[in-house]
Amino acid sequence: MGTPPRSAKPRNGKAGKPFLRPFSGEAVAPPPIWLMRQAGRYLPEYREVRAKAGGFLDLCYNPDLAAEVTLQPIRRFGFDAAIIFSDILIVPHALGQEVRFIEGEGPRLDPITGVAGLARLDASKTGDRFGKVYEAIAKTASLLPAEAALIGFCGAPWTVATYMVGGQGSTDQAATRLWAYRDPEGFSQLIALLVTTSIEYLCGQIAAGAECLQIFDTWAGNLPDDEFERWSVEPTKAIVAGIKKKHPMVPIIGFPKGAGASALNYVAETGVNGIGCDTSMPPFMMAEAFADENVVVQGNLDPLLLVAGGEAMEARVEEILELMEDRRFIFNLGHGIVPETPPEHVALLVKLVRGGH
Ligand code: 1CP
Repeated sequence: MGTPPRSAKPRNGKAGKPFLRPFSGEAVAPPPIWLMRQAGRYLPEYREVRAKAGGFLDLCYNPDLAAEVTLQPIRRFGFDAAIIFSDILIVPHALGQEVRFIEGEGPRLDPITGVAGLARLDASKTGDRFGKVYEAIAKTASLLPAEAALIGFCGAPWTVATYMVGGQGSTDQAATRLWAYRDPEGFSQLIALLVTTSIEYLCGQIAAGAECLQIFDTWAGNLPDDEFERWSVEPTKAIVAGIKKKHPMVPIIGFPKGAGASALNYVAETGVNGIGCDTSMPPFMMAEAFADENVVVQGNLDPLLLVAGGEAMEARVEEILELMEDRRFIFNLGHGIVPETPPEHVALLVKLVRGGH
């Protein structure tokens, strides 16, 4: 089934996990590959475990089952990294906000629409729920093939806040942007709470066995200039600094989706070690824009091209590989895998990236 795992044999004459080597300054050829949302509904073996677990949150808080679904795409495709199976909304849930996942509709939260709502959150009780994620990480780390790395993650404060305030996903995050415009001081209290909680959470993930972190700022793109600076860049910078104080060597990838040209500022100011590029960035720009920065570039195949497959996908993969040759690069999608993705297209993608046809 699929592509066999990459061998643990050193490549380019050097040892170490291929996924981590670009962060030590190396252009690894062929580039390491993993895919955002690589564990999920497009895999029949995931759907089976998911049905057994009960609700989505039950799966997230079950260390054995969460480790199992984290490992499934590694077994099937031999990716260079696993990302712990969890969700960005574990943070509001651990803070005491009500979070439900409704089948076919996505998450629903009890909205917090102003400063008064912050009283419903309690940062002293996050340990129980975070502890389950740490257990899942430790379990995964103990079972992961030696050549694969383990990625921990959280949502960036802005993106997590959009769900906490809006109560669900939305295309424009209007409720959250309005609170931030009308009462920036009040809103900054929520962001500050998310910064400190995220630092604690990510440090806990490292202690449990995460070797790299990704910060998902899925809704960064709807913030204009100054707001992008204040609500995406500044909090991310604070999280990166907080983690680096304790764990200076653990690489951190930022994914400010939709940031466009502002991604350059984001890299320069936050101090992230890797920058996730979304689908809107043309590959030539991905190759040029960060050439002078000390940063690993990650991206950016369109998840829908992975659904379509065929020559269009192959041509784009070739283009990305050519433009990123000799660069510190990690192959990924521009956003998460969608449930309609045929698993055999994923196997073909891994083969293409590793030089097979
Ligand atoms: O029933 C199911 O299986 C629900 C589908 C699902 C899955 C598989 C959800 C609900 N979350 C997840 C897992 C998940 N979420 C991972 C696991 C690790 C992996 O990548 O394999 C990760 C990293 C996330 C991160 C996440 N959750 C983000 C940031 C990344 C992104 O895709 O933009 C966001 C915005 C969420 C919120 C969320 N959780 C789930 C859904 C459907 C959503 C989006 C809701 C919306 O905006 O409407």
